[in-house]
This record gives sequence, structure tokens and C-alpha cells, in this order.
Amino acid sequence: MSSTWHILGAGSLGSLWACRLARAGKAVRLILRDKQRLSSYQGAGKLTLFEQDKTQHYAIPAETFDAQGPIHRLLVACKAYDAAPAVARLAARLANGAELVLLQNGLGSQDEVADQVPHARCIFASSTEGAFREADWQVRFAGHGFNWLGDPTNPNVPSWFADLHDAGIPAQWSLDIPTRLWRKLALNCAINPLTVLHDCQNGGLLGHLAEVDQLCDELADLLRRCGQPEAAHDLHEEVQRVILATAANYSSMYQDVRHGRRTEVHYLLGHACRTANRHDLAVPALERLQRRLVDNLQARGLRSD
Ligand code: NAD
Ligand code: KPL
Repeated sequence: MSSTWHILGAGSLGSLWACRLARAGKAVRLILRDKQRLSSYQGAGKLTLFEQDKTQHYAIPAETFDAQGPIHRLLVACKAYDAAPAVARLAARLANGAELVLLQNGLGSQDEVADQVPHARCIFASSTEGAFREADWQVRFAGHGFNWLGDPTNPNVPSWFADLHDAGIPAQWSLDIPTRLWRKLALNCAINPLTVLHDCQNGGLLGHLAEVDQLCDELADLLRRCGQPEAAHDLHEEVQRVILATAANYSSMYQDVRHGRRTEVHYLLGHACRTANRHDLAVPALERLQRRLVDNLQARGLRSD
């Protein structure tokens, strides 16, 4: 079985993982969207990683979807809304028992991907690392953090897990990955949309704590109702702690909106509202928030799905 790491989505997080794995001597290949992207990358000839005051270049090989050969290990680093269609295009190349690591924030996209590739193992990740693109094929490692990986259907640690340690990617195997993803989703729902609506840094929400608390009440009820009581534990306190600790930062959703990019709202607030609905749980504040956010995105000419 090949030990090559194929990376689908050479954006911020995908490039960050690709560069660190390549630096550790692991075999890495980028899968790019089409011939145009491939020739743009070949023009640059390398990925560039900026880390504090260091700049390093990695000439990682790249291919398009049409390349030949089976894939045994795939890091899916697209946005949540792109993940399933992108993986579907690769399904025929995924070997039986291939392992996919899904880096998407929020919930819902993981199941969409798994539906496309029943013959593969899907490993979910929750990342608090931060990276952004400075230009095509150039990424800045902006915030140190941590990665939890886990498989809700299989507790066994994958054979390649030590690669992450070798590459300096801080990671732990988690037996409760859905709880971690739900907790992060709840934090994102309580903070990110309000930063867009109030046009503020995370710390600006200190002036809107009653609104934040009301959302946390409903999110904690939802987490308990859908079998995630641990993710509900002390949610209000943690949301306030995150607001204070990241007071000077702009949330990821705020940054998407500011740059005119589609947000991942469908897999964050949208997922929370759909799940509440499925459980017959009334969440009026979350639903009002979703309506206000959708109106706000549409008024800016951005996609709201
Ligand atoms: P990004 O937009 O920087 O990168 C996504 C890449 O996927 C882009 O280069 C895009 O061209 C590529 N892509 C999309 N469809 C494709 C296709 N069909 N074929 C090939 N490539 C395709 O996004 P990102 O910031 O790296 O985020 C990826 C995921 O990681 C998101 O779900 C995000 O929420 C999550 N995340 C990101 C960060 C971060 O700091 N950037 C931190 C934690 C979690
Ligand atoms: O994860 C975040 C984001 O901006 O997406 C924070 C600010 C930590 C919480 O929502």
C-alpha cells in the first residue's frame, strides 16, 4: 500500500499540512482542480510557507484528478461545501480501504463525503491551527493550535498517525471526535455570525453578551437533545473565555465576508438549526440569527447557502 499523502485542496490548511509533511521527508502529492491550476502551480514550481520570520519553499509534485494510479491516503482540505463534490471526482481512484482525513470545519460535510466513498475510511479532524493564503501557492502559518482526529465508526489509530508527529503537526487521536466537532460548532455559532452582524472583532461581542448568552442557552439545549451533553458542559463560560482570548481577532466568518467569499454557514448555524428541527426542538434565537445572517449575506451579494 502506497504511503503517499495526496492533498486535495492546496489552499491555506492543505498547503500548511503539505509543506510540513514534505519537510519531514514524507511523500506528498497535490491534487489540483484542472490543467489551468496545474500549469499555474508548475509556473510557480513550489509551495511557499511563511512561518514567523522564516520563508521556506517546497517543490511538491502535483497532478490533476485525471492522473492515473490508486490513492490510499487523502487529506481533504477543501471548504466544507466543496468537499463532497471534489471527493466524488476522485472516488474511482480511491483504493478499497483508502483513508481520508477530513479537515472541514462544522458538521454535515463529513457525512456527505462518506456517502460518496463507502469503500473508504473517513477520519474526521477538528483543527484550531490557523493559516491563510498570502498569494497563490503561498501560505502563512498564522496561529499555532492543535488537531484532534478520530473515526466515529472505528476506534483504531491509523498506521500513519506517527507521520503527523514526525512532521511537527500537533495531533491526538480522539475517541470522541463528534463531541469535539459539536463543541467547536457551538462556539462558532455563538460567535461568528454575530461578528458579521455587528461588524466587529470577537471582542466587540463583549457589548452584546445578553445576545451571546441567549444563543448559548439554545445551543446547550440542542447539544443535550442530540446526545452531546459533554459538548454542552460550561458552554457559556467557554464562549466568553474564547471571546476574551481572541478579542482582537476577526472570526473566520467575518474574514470570509470581508473578502467576498462564500461562508460555511450551511455546515455551522445551518446544521444547528436543521438538527434542532429534526429533534423537534424550538430554537427561536438561532433561527432569527440565521435569517438575519442570510439577509445580510444576500444584501452583500454573497451566497447564503
Ligand atoms: P481555502 O479556501 O484556503 O482552501 C481550499 C482549497 O480547496 C482552495 O485552494 C480551493 O481552490 C481548493 N478546492 C476547492 N474545490 C476543489 C476541487 N474540486 N479540486 C481541487 N481543489 C479544490 O480553505 P481553508 O482555509 O484551507 O479551509 C479548508 C477547511 O479547513 C475549511 O472547512 C475550514 O473551515 C477549515 N479550517 C481552516 C482553518 C484555517 O486557518 N485556514 C483552520 C481550521 C479549520
Ligand atoms: O474558531 C473561531 C473562528 O473564527 O472560526 C473562533 C473565533 C475561535 C470562534 O468562533
